[in-house]
Amino acid sequence: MSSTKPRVAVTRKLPDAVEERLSSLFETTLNSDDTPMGRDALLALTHDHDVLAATLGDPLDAEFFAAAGDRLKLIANFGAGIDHIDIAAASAHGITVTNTPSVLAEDAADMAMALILAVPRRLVEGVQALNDGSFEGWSPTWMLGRRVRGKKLGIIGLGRVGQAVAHRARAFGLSIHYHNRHRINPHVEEALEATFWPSLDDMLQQMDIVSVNCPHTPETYHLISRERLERLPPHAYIVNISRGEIIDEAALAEAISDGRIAGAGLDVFERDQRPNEGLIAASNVVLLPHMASATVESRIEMGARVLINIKMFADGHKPPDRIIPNLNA
Ligand code: 8YV
Repeated sequence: MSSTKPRVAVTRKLPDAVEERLSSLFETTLNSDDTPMGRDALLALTHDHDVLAATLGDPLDAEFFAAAGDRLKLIANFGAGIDHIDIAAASAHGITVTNTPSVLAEDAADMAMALILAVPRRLVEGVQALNDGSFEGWSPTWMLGRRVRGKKLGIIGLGRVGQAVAHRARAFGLSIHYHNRHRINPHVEEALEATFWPSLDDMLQQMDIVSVNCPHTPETYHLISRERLERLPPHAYIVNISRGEIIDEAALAEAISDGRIAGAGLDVFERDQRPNEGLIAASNVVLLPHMASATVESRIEMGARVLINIKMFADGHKPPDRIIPNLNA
């Protein structure tokens, strides 16, 4: 990168405080009206910018990197998920990629916990009944949900967010079970009194609530497949704040409509803006529009990580949140 200030293009509107700080440190091009950019607009930026501060809506695939201008050296992603970026292709073109892990984990875990409570306790159905006037007064047998305390929570992916979910869930009396690519540090496992399940299939069969907290990668695409959904007991609930692609959404909608599982709480979908119609229609499904990290605090701290990563890179150091390409992939 040149010794003058790096030129940074920000692909979406970020919080004012973040944009001000970026603009004071770098030659920054902002997207003030927040219009999502198509491939051509993104590519145009790569010819006169060193850094792209991108977000999850920007498809940065192999084709993009093949056509990108030589000046582009860093993708400083605003967000933890990097499934929209072809890391191997970026690396092959000498482009470093960073993300913003950790800073959003606690807020994301709050949202997972909110869904873990909202679905079995029928929170949204209750609100709906008041709003549409169908509530006729208290009754001993009306709107009964299921108790959360004492149930088994199976966390798929016990990383930063998964562990933050586990801490919250323990306070609500849930026991912690998990499936992960690798068994986690025994001290952490012990502190959470977490049971490791090497087989996801075996774990699913025994759980009351399942929380999806792993990243979306080629290996986790439809990890919760039709067959795996069938392993869940009929009283089970499933919650996903990670990425829609991890669950076979059409199969989930069928399982819900056939009463083969008890309900779902989803913050993410296979098509980001439009959940499966069957899920929208189901009363025992709570759907949120990808809000898990949507707090002022998270978004400002995500911006701070973007800034630190750019600054470190521009100063010739390894940025702290760089993604190491998987050379075996
Ligand atoms: C979510 C996100 O909160 O940072 C990302 O990539 O999508 C966040 O907005 C995240 O999915 C939480 O796991």
